[in-house]
Amino acid sequence: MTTAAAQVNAPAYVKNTKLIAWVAEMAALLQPKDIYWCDGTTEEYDRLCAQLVAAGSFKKLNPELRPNSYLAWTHPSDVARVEDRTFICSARKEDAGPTNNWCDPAEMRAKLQTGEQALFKGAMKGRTMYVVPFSMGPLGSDIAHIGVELSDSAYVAVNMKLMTRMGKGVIDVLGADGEFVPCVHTVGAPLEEGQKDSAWPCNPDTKYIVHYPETREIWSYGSGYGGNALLGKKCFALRIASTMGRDQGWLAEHMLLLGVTNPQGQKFHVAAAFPSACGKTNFAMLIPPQGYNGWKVTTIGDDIAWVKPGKDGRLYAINPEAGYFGVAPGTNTLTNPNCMRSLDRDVIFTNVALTPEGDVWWESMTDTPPARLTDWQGNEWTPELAKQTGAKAAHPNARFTVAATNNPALDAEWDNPAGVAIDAFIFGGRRSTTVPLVTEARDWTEGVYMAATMGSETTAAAFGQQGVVRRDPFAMLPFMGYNMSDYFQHWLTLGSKLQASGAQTPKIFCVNWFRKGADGKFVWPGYGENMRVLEWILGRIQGQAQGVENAFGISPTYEDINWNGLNFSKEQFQSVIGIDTAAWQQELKLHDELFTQLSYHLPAELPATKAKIEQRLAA
Ligand code: SAT
Ligand code: MN
Repeated sequence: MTTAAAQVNAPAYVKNTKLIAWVAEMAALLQPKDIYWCDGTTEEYDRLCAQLVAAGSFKKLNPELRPNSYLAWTHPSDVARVEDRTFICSARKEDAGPTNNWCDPAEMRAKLQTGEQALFKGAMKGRTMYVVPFSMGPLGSDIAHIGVELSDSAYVAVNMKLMTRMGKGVIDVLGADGEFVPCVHTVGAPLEEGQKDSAWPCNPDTKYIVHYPETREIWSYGSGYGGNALLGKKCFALRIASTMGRDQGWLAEHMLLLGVTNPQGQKFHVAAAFPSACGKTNFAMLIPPQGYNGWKVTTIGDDIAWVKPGKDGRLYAINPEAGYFGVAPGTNTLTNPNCMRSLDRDVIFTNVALTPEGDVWWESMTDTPPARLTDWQGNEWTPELAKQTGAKAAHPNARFTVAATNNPALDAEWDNPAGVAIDAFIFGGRRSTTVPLVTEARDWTEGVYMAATMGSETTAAAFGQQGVVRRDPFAMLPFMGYNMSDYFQHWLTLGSKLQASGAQTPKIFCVNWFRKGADGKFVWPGYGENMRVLEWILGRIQGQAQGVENAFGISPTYEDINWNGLNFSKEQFQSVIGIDTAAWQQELKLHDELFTQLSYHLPAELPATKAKIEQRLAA
């Protein structure tokens, strides 16, 4: 063993000198008490979980009710992504663009690494530094990329085991001189000699989620939660990967990936982008409703897709992740039976409630809540108390972490290094008004317009006000690693290139499951019934289903949808598919505002498409 390797406690199988040198350099900066290299074995997972139980960070759930599962409760300040603390530090401000927080890289490095008071200096004092090698995508796949996360959180290490291909196998692929994206994470809570640790260490006051797109580095400080801390996910697989995709001609998207097989045995693949906490996991695990005998939906991914043009001109996608970090509240045997079955065992729950029997509960998991619970903050909770105070048993952004292999509807191709060929892209926000149930774009440009101008009501997935409509282009607003207008251009250019090569690009659709009636209730039943929309989409791809042209694209009439097994009246359908001209004139003003904000490098095709929509609306 070299001295450098010995210094950082590297196992003999680690041959990558760059990795060893970087770990040594980071250890000097972060000053951890010791260094531990994760090998990704089950034995290691069990050991780290037991350690988290001993430290009071995890509760082991009753093995008879929920085998091999744990519950973590976070600090109340650390419950969601922190978008206003997330930075894209590109050399030029224009390259981060107006939708991102930008900071000059030198200034940020001074604040984090090099300055007198640099936050990362000594940030791991008193803690173990975990070295977590992970692959986003199947090990060794041409589409996959490797990262190494250094973290002082064992919670992060065990979550990364479920969410990614993690451990020694990755080090082997890395070899002596393979490339990796360096990711540095600290909870920002160094321990003094003899200081007692808290159950959820974090820094309640100071958080930084920082990306350097040019050097492809990630630095995260102060939070132990989800996307802030599991750096393979939003930070790497979306923000950094989108930049890699721009430079290399591919796409990193906030999309679920599903396979759908019809009774004739034909299989299609659909990629769908919805903002956080808008039902990607439910759609990816959909069970076709009554009347859909012989149809099957299978999951490839529930959150992120990496999409590359293949030699045949088609677009191929992989799910870079290997697990699900999904929203628990609202999940039940009616809304997502496959998900509930995935959660029978081997789960890490975060911020759900604990039952007296040692199982978990969250809002709407069952019709009748248990008589008594301990809520996610450790307080006594009863249905009566909840009625009086409105207290939630689970945090609205409570999550489960589970390996994809627990999913009974896992697609046979989910781990295929070559990916699956995409037949359709779907974009959808959460809109209680205005946006129709489903609209097909007449061409690629119209589809890019739909995606670019998408709006959605905000959810608990991010810290801040909820339920306000904001533009969320491509559901990527919080996850874009570069200038949004350049990203629109990247999509347009990719489409033209594919078409110029004679390839047929996937059709693009825009959906909205969330329109509400005058009574404030959702009109569309959603969940499994979304299969009806999916069937229409597949029919359009095959040139079989009919539709009518409107100002924005093509939508089905009542007769174009299969209603077998569902009572849904023509009037109800009208109220989810109808286009209200006044509301759309208002909506287009918001598109205008977006285009003004994004005027630098905004592709001319987008305002041109808007002008055409305006003409059609006025006609
Ligand atoms: O970013 S997280 O992984 O914490 C969850 C989300 O917002 O989708
Ligand atoms: Mn997401």
